[in-house]
Amino acid sequence: MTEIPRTHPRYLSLTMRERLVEGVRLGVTAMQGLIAHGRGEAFDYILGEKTRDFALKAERAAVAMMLLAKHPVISVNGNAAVLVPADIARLSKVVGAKVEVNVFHYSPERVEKIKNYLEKFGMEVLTACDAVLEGLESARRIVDSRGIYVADVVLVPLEDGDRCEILKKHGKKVIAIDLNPLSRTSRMADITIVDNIVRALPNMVRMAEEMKEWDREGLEKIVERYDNSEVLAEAVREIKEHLEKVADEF
Ligand code: PTJ
Repeated sequence: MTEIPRTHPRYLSLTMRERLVEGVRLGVTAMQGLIAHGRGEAFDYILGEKTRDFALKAERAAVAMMLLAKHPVISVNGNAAVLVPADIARLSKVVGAKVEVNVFHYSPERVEKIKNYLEKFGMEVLTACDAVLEGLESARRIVDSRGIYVADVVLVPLEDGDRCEILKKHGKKVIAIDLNPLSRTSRMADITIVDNIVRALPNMVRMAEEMKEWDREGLEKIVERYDNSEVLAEAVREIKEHLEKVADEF
């Protein structure tokens, strides 16, 4: 890995890239994951690379939904695995969610590599690939009968729109993490967190640690009051306002 000096103004962004490149070298991250990350970076740039209020609102609702769920599952792909492995382990523990590897660019060897990588961070990982989500053509249809197949709530970071749609058709609530508020996934999900996964997951762990003590009524109120269309509209407006501010400064 290239050593990035801590003083570099884009230290965080560059270390994320290095982690993904290392992920590709290890066979954990798909090459296409680098392209997807570039798209995410561009959206993060125009969001000012910070967690905005609309994202905090979505993160709080997501945590409430996961704490209320009977079978919450965190679906992990090759990007999420290398960017936030320790936070995935923490979140799964606090909200009592299972962790399942589910990838678009599928091979049994790759799934095994992601599983082995995640297990080093102290979590149990489902990869049975013994059930199928009917109605989906891509490899993402192959799931674990103890995980996504029976889940009522699925957290899907960096998702593609098709699977989000199918998960919903199978009666599941979907929480997406996607820096692009315009994507099909963002529009399809029940809760869309428009934030970088490296900020969203630690925020969610912090919230979950506090909210796990709450009674169900308090959690239900948060989920009931949450409006995803409003949050997406806020995200687009904030991008516009942020860009206008930048334009005024030129
Ligand atoms: O590991 P696999 O085989 O499952 O493949 C994973 C990728 C990411 C390649 C696959 O799911 C894919 O092609 O995704 P898309 O359709 O490119 O969508 C990825 C979305 O994630 C895009 O809308 C990006 O803006 C967003 N994104 C990228 N990096 C981040 C992100 N969102 C949050 N945090 C990020 N760090």
